[in-house]
Amino acid sequence: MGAQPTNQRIDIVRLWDTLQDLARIGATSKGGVRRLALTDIDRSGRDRFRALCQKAGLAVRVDAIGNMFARREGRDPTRPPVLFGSHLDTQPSGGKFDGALGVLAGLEVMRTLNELGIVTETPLELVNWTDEEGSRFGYSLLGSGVWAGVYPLEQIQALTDLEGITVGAALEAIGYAGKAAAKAFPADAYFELHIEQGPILEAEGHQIGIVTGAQAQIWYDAVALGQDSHAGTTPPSARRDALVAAARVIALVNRIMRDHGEDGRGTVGQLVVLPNSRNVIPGEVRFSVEFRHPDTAEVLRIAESFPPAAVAAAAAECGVKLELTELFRYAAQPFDPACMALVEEAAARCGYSARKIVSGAGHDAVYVARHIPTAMIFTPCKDGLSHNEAESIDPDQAEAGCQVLFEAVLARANRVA
Ligand code: HGY
Ligand code: MN
Ligand code: MN
Repeated sequence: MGAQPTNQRIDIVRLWDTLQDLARIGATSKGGVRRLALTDIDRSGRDRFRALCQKAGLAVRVDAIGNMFARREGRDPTRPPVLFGSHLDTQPSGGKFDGALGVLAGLEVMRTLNELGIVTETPLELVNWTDEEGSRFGYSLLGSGVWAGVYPLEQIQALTDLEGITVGAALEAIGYAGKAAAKAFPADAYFELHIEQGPILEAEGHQIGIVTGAQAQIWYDAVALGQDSHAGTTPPSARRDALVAAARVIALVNRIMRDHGEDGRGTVGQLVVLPNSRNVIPGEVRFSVEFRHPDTAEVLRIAESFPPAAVAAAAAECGVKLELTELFRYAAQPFDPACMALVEEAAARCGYSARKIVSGAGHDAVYVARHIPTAMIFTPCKDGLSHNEAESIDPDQAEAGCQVLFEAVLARANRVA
């Protein structure tokens, strides 16, 4: 028999106000949010979050990579905490809810417990993971990756953005290079609420996604090296055009994706042309490449075949060298059945329609799941749109997600050890 139904309700008006309040930090003219990791705007969002946590009586600590943990004591301090949270950093032209929903719904869980005078058996810790997006420094799930021991702290601190600023310097500049060790500590479970960022739940009319896991990914940096030369005087036979070579590789990425049907994912999202002058044949082009697939074996097959094919595409006719650096890869990550069951039971108790779903996006939960039992809760988002300033959800969707998070966390934190 699952946990008893609770008639305790989170306060959606308070949650919605807090979401809108945070969205004003980094608000863009098109209704989105730009809170790039470790920028001054990210600092403002972090400061706001810390103040709200402290106002709710939570003890906030920061680790060496800037991950923030807001702790609420339980009845038994010897038991490991139940963790829940997500990320406050956003894409350069991101939305109000990617990441922020999971962090602020977690805060609402804490506030509701305070209001109801509930003390859970285990301690609880609400988490804001550093730089989940990877837009600025190239590694997504950066903070949770260091915490989980996937990336060495020193390697990550030395990463640079396009202006040459390191992660370490940026962390210091915003005052979030914390004292706590950036490594996994004993915890009972981790729950993450997130928007689906895809069309399935909305199309099928479901209020909750019980996330069974996340798909495999591989990310590369690519540099095409040719030769700057005059656009007017350099004949075709003498050109070493890095942009034409990059275009061939981009077409190859698209071909590989489409060869995998509707499960295929291949993207070049970032591209820098040098010297980026209209009458100079570009001698250098730097760009990102990523592939994803629900089946790890497919990503491994791409990891074998893509690099040589890309080098050949760049060399053919273009006489351009291609340097490809693999940044990271991870296999498809399943989530914990017992924690997933708590999500499923919570949705059923609340009367929300739910279905199981695989995450197309990566989430901090993917790396956290390597250390502790982990589950995710999805809510639909309008048209499945995300990583777009028009990203939106309705208050009732936020309420459903937050209520399920509340119930699942409570059930886990109060279970008999
Ligand atoms: O790229 C991702 O999957 C995540 O949204 N950062
Ligand atoms: Mn996210
Ligand atoms: Mn995202």
